[in-house]
Amino acid sequence: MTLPDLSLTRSDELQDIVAKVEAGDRLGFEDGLRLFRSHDLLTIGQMADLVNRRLNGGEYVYFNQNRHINPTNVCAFHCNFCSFARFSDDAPGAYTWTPEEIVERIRPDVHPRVTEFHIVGGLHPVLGFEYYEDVLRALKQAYPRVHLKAFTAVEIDFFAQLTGLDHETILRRLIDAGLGSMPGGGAEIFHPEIRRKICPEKADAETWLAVHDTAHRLGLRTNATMLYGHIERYEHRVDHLLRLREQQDRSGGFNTFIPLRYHPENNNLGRRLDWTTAHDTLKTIAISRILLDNFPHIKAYWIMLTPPIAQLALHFGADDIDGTVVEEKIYHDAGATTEEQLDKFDLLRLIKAAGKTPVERDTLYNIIEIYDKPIEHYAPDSRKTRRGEVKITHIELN
Ligand code: V47
Repeated sequence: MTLPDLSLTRSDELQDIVAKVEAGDRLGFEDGLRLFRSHDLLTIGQMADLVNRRLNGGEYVYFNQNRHINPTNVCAFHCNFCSFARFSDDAPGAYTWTPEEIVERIRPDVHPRVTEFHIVGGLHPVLGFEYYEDVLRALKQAYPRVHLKAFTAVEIDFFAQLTGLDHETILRRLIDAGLGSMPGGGAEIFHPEIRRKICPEKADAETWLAVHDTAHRLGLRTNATMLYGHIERYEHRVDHLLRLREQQDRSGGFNTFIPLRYHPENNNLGRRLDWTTAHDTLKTIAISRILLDNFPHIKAYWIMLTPPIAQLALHFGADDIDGTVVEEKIYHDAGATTEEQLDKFDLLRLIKAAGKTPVERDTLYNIIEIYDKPIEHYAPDSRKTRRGEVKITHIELN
């Protein structure tokens, strides 16, 4: 029997790519494809960690205290991966909240440290653009301090189609109503071969990128996403990431990239045999960090990845873990088994146990607080759970 090679260096299949990353050279399409095809997760993770340390110092991990709001699940489009949409107002489970209902629904959750509402939802076929403006206006009036990160590029394009106005006019009207920035959803997979199959009615790649281009020109910061782990191949992921990198070179307004792990329940697309795994997720996070050398931040969205994998991702290039969230429908309708809410202490524990320093931020990455004392310092005396208020016992360790 031959003994395995037990030296610290693994296979040298990626050595030329390692050399490029160390030198700060940009990787191309073939490099990206080789990284996705490789199983050498630790080498890929080390490269991602290097890029993260170069861009962000590697010590801080960002989170915020946010609240998600999905104003309606009634939608004119039929995306095959979506489990959230209902196609008419009287379909089982369909809902549309009025602006006033939204303001009251979230009131118990809006404590002084909540700095962001993340607002995305269905493309309601009859309500009209004014409904969406009114939602922003009502929230801004009731909670003037809270930043409104609202509406994906797909929603902006839908409003343009509804009204006959161009993207710039739509964005200007939303800014007037209180819009502060845009989330990254709706990007899915840009390549037409896949986009046609998973979301045929949605704005195409060029339109999605053009909306972000316009937003950046108007001074808005935006995010970008990629929905992975369904019917796309590695080529499509690399193509997606490189299109985002080119757009960022042109307009420079992206803050954060968020890989979104596909959830397969209750939709038309269902589950493929080789549905995504933890290994694939960590590799995708890491390769995103390496290829998107002009994006300031990579987010390991704990709702999508589960908290344990999001925590590991902090050593694979991610420097953001999203926030408290509070109410989440899109992924839970699709079978997500995570909680809908983590409180601040949960997030601090996850980040600190990974050896990093938690930093509470606002949407635009202004620092609110750096949590650099030992974790005991931040432990609450009690916490809210599904079973009500529970006291926390503080044990003295010696
Ligand atoms: O675009 C829909 C995704 C996205 C499924 O900008 C699904 O900080 C998995 O934009 N399985 C919307 N994903 C969410 C979004 C987002 C989320 C978190 C942070 C930010 C940010 C943005 O949800 C959609 C779509 O890609 N989605 N259905 C599903 N079955």
